[in-house]
Amino acid sequence: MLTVDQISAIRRRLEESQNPLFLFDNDTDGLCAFLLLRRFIDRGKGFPVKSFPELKASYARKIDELNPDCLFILDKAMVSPDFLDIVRKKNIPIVWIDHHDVPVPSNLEGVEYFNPLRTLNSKHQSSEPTTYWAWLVTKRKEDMWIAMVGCLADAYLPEFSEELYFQYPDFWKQVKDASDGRYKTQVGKIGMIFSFGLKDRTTNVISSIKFLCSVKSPSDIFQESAKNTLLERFSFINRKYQELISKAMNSPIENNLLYFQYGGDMSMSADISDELFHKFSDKTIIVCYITGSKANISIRSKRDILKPATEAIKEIAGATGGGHKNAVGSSMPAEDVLRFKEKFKKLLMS
Ligand SMILES: [Mn+2]
Repeated sequence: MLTVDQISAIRRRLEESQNPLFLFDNDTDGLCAFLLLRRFIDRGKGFPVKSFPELKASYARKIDELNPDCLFILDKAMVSPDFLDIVRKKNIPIVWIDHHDVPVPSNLEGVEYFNPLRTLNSKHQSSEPTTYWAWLVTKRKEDMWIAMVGCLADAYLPEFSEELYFQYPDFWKQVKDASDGRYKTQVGKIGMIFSFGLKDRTTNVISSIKFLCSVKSPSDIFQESAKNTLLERFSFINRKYQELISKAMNSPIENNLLYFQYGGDMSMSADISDELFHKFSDKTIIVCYITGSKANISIRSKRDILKPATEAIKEIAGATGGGHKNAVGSSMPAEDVLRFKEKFKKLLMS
């Protein structure tokens, strides 16, 4: 848990800043955390970070370009030390909020680092999504649906589910867990629309972000307009996505492990593995996207997969990744995927 004092400290930074810059992880949790903070103060610019796993030093361009008076890093587990150095040299305060299960980054001088898994009181360690903490910082009732979208995307059902139902009975209902919320409600569908919206050309992503900064309610998301191009993008990607899901459903399952591999022009491994895990919740899911000589892998399971995955990643040269107890992402050379899979399987079984 983040403490009440930590949440107030983040809020103070936000309120004090006249020109904040938000760099957020390129997924629904990252996007929603940004939207909540941005909508709370109605100023500042935000961009998804496309480099993985690390926020690369090339993002220093944004600092030069925009001259922010505060930098917020959201939902990124790793940040390039060079990047932090550049920001520090300009005396820009850095607020870094994350919930990945990683060691505390070294050299946090000049950085306020918030991670519910890395609080001093080890009894209260938890891993609620970045969106959840942004929600506690801001708590704008009219943004509760955005908070729900971000939390569901990272498999967390927050305590305001019932309240949200009273606010938007057409878009939300009482659900038994985050997975049902995500795949059986309209608010959950918005998460998919956001996720697919982020998989677009930069100019389109930026105009969608602008639209989302001013959107009034969940119904606006389902209303096609000149400003809202998200629906069009959604139906375009969803066609490919549904095809992949039906293929993936027929994947072989061995030792409780479902493995699905695909190619094409777009990585959707996180989305595919989440949905497969929803359908086969007692299985460990490995989804692998191959493009040229590289592979992106997403793993989901009820079991603790972070340890075996991290171990297996360590043994493959050029592999990176990490994540959470039940959700791990990695990228590695394509030629090593099968070796990784075997190592991971062995470690998981042992
Ligand atoms: Mn997250």
